[in-house]
Amino acid sequence: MITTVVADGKNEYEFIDLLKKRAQNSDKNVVPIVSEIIENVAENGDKAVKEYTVKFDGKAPEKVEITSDEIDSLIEKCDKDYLETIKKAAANIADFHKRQVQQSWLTTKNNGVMMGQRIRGLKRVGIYVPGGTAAYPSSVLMNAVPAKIAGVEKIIMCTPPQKDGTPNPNIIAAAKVAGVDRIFLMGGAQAVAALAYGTESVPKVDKIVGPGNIFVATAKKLLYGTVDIDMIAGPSEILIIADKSANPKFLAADLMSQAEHDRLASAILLTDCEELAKETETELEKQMTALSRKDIIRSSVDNFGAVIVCSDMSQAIEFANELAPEHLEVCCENPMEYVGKLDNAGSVFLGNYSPEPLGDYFAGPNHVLPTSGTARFFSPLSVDSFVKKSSFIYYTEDALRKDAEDVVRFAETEGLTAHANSIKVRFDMK
Ligand code: HSO
Ligand code: ZN
Repeated sequence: MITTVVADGKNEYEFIDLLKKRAQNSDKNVVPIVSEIIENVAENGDKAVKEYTVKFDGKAPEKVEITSDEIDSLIEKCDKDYLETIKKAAANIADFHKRQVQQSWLTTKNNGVMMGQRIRGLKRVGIYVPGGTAAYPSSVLMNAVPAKIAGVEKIIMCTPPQKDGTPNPNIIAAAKVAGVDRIFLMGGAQAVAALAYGTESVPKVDKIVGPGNIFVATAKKLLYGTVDIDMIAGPSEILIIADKSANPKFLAADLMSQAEHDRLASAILLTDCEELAKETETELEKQMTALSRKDIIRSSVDNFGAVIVCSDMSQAIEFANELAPEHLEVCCENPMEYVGKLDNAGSVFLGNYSPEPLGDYFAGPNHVLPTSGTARFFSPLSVDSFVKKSSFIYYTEDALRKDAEDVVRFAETEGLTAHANSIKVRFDMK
């Protein structure tokens, strides 16, 4: 059974601790294995990648890069309606993310000084797409569409072959719709290393994004600095704040939508209405039996699920801000009332007709979100994740003369006389 607790300022906070601990996705034993893979790929390039592919995936494909003809014939295999759905979702995601684009700017001051900031897309970005059951075409869209809008010149995707050695056609279709430029059939830490260092066939990238298993996550962590990375995703989370106006059927369904991702996923309901809490628990048991991933859901809700009855909605908001969940649904009569009070959440879903899966697939906001309480300081993946900025300064001679004394004073106080000198020589200062 899902745990029911009454919020008392202690119970629920102990639960937060339990949740934070579950998500420690590092394993000391994996680090030496991954370090060796990284070193080998850095030194031996394609040859090393091939050896690891044979070792971990069974056999290596003849050519690691998928040609555009192969891409087109793979897409032929996809369901036509599904292709249309991918296109509609991509359009919504593009529409949302276009609004995030920031302009380069230049400002002129009236004393002959100009300065500004240039924003440009990263040159090359690598998107890692895991194999197996967690190969989500929706995640390809969520990573590639903002990169494209940011002006990234080349988007390079790596994904491991399926058991039969071929790529997953739906992943390939999403990549094409989203504008991925090159696709390589390789996975694991070796693919991450290939993207970070470049090999004879894989171009070296500036940033690597996308989810993956512990080997992929560890490789990304170890290569941070050689390249930029996105945040390391923890298990999925949903927190629902509901008042008596909410529908227990909807609440149970939405909780389980995230619980089905992973045995470590967390689904929590917070409500000030005890009756709603009980009805949701009953609904949960009822609906669960019909769901294909009921075993995962059972284990996730039993270990990391909770129904918490709180004294009022402000207690619920306080808890939500403390937990900083990846997804937060507000199933309340006046959901808009809460928007300005919810400080820490990756993505907020307002009202009874904005269920979380709508955001996973279709509405437009990104589904790559901070987990494990990191929504306190991290933001969703966005166009910003794929740009970099440089600032620039222009002073006229007169403008510099006016500021010369101050700059020299600062430099000399820091004992940096060469700094001071670069100002002084321009004006024959002593
Ligand atoms: N909810 C997941 C993303 C996803 N859902 C992909 C379905 N497909 C992130 O927590
Ligand atoms: Zn999901």
